[in-house]
Order: sequence, then C-alpha cells, then structure tokens
Amino acid sequence: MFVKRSLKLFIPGFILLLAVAIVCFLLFVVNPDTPVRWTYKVVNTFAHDPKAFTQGLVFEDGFLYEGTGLNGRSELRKVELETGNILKTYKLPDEFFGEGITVFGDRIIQLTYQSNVGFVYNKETFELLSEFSYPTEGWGLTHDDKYLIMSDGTPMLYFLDPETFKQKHKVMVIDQNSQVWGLNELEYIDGEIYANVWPTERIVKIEPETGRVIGWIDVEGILAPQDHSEPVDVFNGIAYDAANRRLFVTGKFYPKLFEIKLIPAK
Ligand SMILES: [Ca+2]
Repeated sequence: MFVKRSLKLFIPGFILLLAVAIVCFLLFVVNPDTPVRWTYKVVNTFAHDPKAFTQGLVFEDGFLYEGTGLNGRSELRKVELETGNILKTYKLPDEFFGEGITVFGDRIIQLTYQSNVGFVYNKETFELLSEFSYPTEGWGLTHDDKYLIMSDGTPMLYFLDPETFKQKHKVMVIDQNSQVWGLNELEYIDGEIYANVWPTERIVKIEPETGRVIGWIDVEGILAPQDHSEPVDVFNGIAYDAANRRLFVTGKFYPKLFEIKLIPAK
C-alpha cells in the first residue's frame, strides 16, 4: 500500500520535472536566438603599418584598401597584402578624422568621424569625385548587393542608397534582449554582417534583415604581448577575400594583420 502511494506521487512529480527540463532545454540550448560562439586560429600573419590608426579595411581584387583615422593623419590607402607595402595614398585635409571605407563598384566611399561628411573616390586613381552628408557620426562602412551599410558607434546599422546616400532603412542590433553598443568596423560576408565591437577584442555576427545577433567571435589575445612594444590601440578592421574565402583582421596601430579561420568554441 505504502509503495503504491509513493509511486502515485512519484510518477506525476517525475513527469513534471521532465517537462520542466525539456522546456529549459528548448529555451536555452536549442533556442535559435542563442548566438553561436566562435574562437579562431591564425593561419597567416602579414605586416601592418603600426602607424595606421585602422578605421576601415577591405580586400578587393587582390589588394587591401585601408582607411586610417586621427586628425592630420587620416588617409585612404591601397596596400599590398603580402608585404604591407603602401602602394597608393590619398591624405585627407587635417580637419577630417577618417573612418570606415567600402569599395562599391569602381568607387571607394569613406566616412568621417564627426564631420557628417563622406567622400567618394575613383577606386583606381583615388581621385576625389564627390562628397555627401549624413546626420550621425561615421564609424564603420560595408555594403550588400543593394545598400551601403553604416555604423555610428550606437546599436544601429543604417542602410543607405549607394547613389543618393539617403537612408533607406535601419536595424537595431540586439543580442537576445540586449542592445549591442559600439558597432565599429564592418564587413558583409556571405549574407551576414560582421562588426568589431569597440573597444573589445570581439566581433559580432549580425543578421542584416533583423539586426539579430547570430554569433560572437572572441579573438582575445590575438596580438601577442611581444607585439605590444609600441603602444597599440583597439582591435579594429575586418576584410574578406570572397574568391578565396580568406578572413583578415587587424587593429589600430597593430604591427600585424592576421588571416584567421573561425572555430566553434567549446
Ligand atoms: Ca571592413
């Protein structure tokens, strides 16, 4: 009799516990909103100008294009990946603090930090073709097939018409329930937006349509202690060689630029 009564209590309790466990599993383990965690492996190391305050980085047609910042030191550069040699330079007037760049067709577009002005250059000659304005600060810049995609250090990403530079729409970047502040240098890779998160050694992967965070890449310690002999600033700069599926990262004043492979974190 006693055993039977215990069983009667035990079985519903067990079922309840099992149901709670299944709900927790679904919510926290297989929840599609849970970002995927990534770590990295360095597969190649290249020289990077330690005087470059990297604000924009692109790989296009076998070369790196880099936008650097700081007033009086801001440039647009074409750089040979293998050597770090600077092949072409355009120096911005001293009043401008250069920011993100992207290559769109035969043009290079460059933002500035707090001047509310962007510059458009001929990709081959670096001739300044035109200027445009925008109401926010300028941080990172990349593009998909249709739009320029811009960050301003807030959790917002702005999608601009690449001809008129007018804002078409924007998304807020949300990691489950939290806004992600400090979105900095950007790269559009295989339908996802990768963004440096200032001032961390992390890259966030974003779903462009919604702003939902789909992954985090932790590259903490990528620059070895012996490479800090000269002062360096923060990790910043993502470029992608789509033809060869190579991912490059660097930082402001970093003496090195890394090709990395992403590895799922344990
Ligand atoms: Ca980039």
